[in-house]
Amino acid sequence: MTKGLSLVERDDQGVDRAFREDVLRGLRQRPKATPARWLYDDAGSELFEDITGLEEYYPTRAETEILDTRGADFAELIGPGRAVVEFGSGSSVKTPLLLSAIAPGAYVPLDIAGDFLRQSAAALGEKFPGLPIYPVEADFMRDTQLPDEVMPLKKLGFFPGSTIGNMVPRTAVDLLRSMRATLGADVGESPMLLIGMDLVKDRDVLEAAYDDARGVTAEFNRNLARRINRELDGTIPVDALRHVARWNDEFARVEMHLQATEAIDFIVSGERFSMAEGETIHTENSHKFTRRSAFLMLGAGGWTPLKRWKDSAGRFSLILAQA
Ligand code: AVI
Repeated sequence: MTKGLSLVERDDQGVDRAFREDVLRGLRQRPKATPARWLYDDAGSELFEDITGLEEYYPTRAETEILDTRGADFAELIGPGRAVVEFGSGSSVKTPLLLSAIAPGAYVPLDIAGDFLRQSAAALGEKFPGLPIYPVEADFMRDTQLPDEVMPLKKLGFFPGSTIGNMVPRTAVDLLRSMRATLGADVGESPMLLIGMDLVKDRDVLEAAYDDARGVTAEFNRNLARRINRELDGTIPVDALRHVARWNDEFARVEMHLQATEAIDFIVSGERFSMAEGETIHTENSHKFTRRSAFLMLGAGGWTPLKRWKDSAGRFSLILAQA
């Protein structure tokens, strides 16, 4: 059973207004930088799915191991009947592991990539035929009105994959607060949140995870330039942009950049831009956490950690918190 609800604002040409504004603002600033969430159009979402199967990219396997082996803990601590609200659900591949463990009352996948969202919601509906599913096409960075049908149920937010790490701390805290609001904490409910947070580790392991030998992550990064060209009348010479992934120890994050291999000029939405040879567009941060930094961030966002699990190799953590 699925039901759609569209909340993304588009202009007369059908382009997401926020995408245009973020890209133009990001290209005007120095150093150039664009928010990581725009990497995920349909092509970007598919490339990201490919990344999750790469040898070098450990987070998905590590988190899946936790979800696979800790079902009894989830059932005990979370209990049955909650509406599971998944923020940025993508292809929802890890979701069945959680849903089978806790016997939820409904599932609400929330994602900005509408077609992908509906396809994966339909696939999940086949696996859980009796479960009411209400896909919501929305920017999960904003407070979101959940479908009326799930309002009477207690809520569990599900935010796997360490996507929280793709935000700078200030934005991450805003998001955690917004999740509280979306899940009803401000109207007296006591929602829970199950969130994946990747851990600080050896630089080589981290840099390899974001610069794989097959070049899939490089294509994922360059797809942003292709998307800009397609959706914002851009003329970016994509072949003159090199993928760079590097660990920034000061900020505890892996950074992805698109670096100009030569001096280039291009137009986006009628506005002219240039890049010197070696100049970069900073396209993504992937922050890594320690136990302390994870708990500090959750606390700042209004969530109290209840329990933390790690995979057997100690690379990744999943944390259950309460508002
Ligand atoms: C979605 N997010 C958690 C991924 C990450 O690991 O930061 C995105 C990604 N970027 C490159 N590889 C994976």
